Amino acid sequence: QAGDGVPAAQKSSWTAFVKSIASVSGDLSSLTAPPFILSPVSLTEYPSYWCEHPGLFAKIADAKDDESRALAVLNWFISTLKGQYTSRNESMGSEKKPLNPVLGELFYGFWADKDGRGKTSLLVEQVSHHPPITAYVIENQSKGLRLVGHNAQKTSFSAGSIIVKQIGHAVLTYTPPTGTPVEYLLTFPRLRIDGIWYGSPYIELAETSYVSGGGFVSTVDYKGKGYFSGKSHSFKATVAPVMGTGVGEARYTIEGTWHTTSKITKSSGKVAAKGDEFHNVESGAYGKKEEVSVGDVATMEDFETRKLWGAVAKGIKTGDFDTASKEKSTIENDQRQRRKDEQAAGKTWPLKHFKLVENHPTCTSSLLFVFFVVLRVCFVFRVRVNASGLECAYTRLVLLFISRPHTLVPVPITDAIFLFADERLG
Ligand code: CLR
Repeated sequence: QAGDGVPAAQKSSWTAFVKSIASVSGDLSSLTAPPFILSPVSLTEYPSYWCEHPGLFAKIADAKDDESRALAVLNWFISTLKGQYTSRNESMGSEKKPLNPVLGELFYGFWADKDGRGKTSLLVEQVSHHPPITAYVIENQSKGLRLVGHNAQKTSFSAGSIIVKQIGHAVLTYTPPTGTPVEYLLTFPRLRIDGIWYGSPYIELAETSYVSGGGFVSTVDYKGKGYFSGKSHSFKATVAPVMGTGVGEARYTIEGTWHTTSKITKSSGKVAAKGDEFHNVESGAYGKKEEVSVGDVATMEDFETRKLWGAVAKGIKTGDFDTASKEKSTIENDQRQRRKDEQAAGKTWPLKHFKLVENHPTCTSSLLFVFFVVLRVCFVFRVRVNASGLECAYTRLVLLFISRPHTLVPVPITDAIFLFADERLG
């Protein structure tokens, strides 16, 4: 029944919140929500979901050829979805509203070396507050793997659900011991947050996301439970070469539900190996999720997430919402003052690890658009394009166009950004 998940005393404030979602479209982050739906975790911590299976991430470096590497990247990507999109339901009973990071908020962490997989480091910075944009770097230096990405969201309300369009993308770079680096472009699925009526929100994924690079493109289609059939959290992925023999033809098809298991079918050649397990959240490397390790709060700087939000988080966790909201106001007032002072001084907040760069000057973008269309046509109609560098251009162009809605992209300032993080974490 409607409102079942809402504590009796918060029913009216939940209704007010839902109404405000319906009217204020775009950015939900600054809306005031009733206490029961608040999470004590800041959005700057979410990029750690990308590496809760550090072994699967490291394995990308072990692939022998482009084809198996494309599968390894897809495998790691799929393995992150359960954590990204269902873990709050598991740990807190429903999807929750994360703390809205302040400008310049920082989150550092790592996953220790184990079984020769190498150490993986995480660095996150909130690079914009209005709209909220979170940028991150995840790196396993010993394996030559580096993921750089940024996230923003555009929300709307439709048929009782919140629709979240993810803006941003991530680029995974694999640098082999010898030879040239390979780049994989990752895009993110669309979210539908259901269960709003009942006060127990949960996420379903929709539409399509891509992993493109190393000569292959993986297309992941997401489907939820239909009215009459289908399972929730279903997906179907295909892996196809972007040039050469069989361009655009799926070599592999993977089907299943991302929060449980999936199977892979090989479609190239005469022999089809059917029914092999692709991923299984219960077994082997998938079964053991490893949360990120962070340093001691006592040694943190003021703007590091767990220190900054410490008192707010404690209030939310212990049910002391008065303290939580008082502490939250203190942080917000401090932010407002900083912005005022900066404006008066004609300065802006200096980001620590990223700089914002213009993504696509209009003139080049329209030229490149033509090029992109030509390549896309080649791909769809399976025309062989074999020129070197074309595929790289293809990936870059996809990137250019999917990231169109925002013009500013955060890029890491230096290659030595982990020195600071490592210093903090010892
Ligand atoms: C952030 C980037 C991660 C994946 C991810 C998972 C959950 C998303 C979150 C992103 C963005 C913020 C989000 C959240 C679920 C709910 C929350 C959309 C995309 C909104 C702001 C809160 C809505 C309030 C309801 C719970 C009522 O890789």
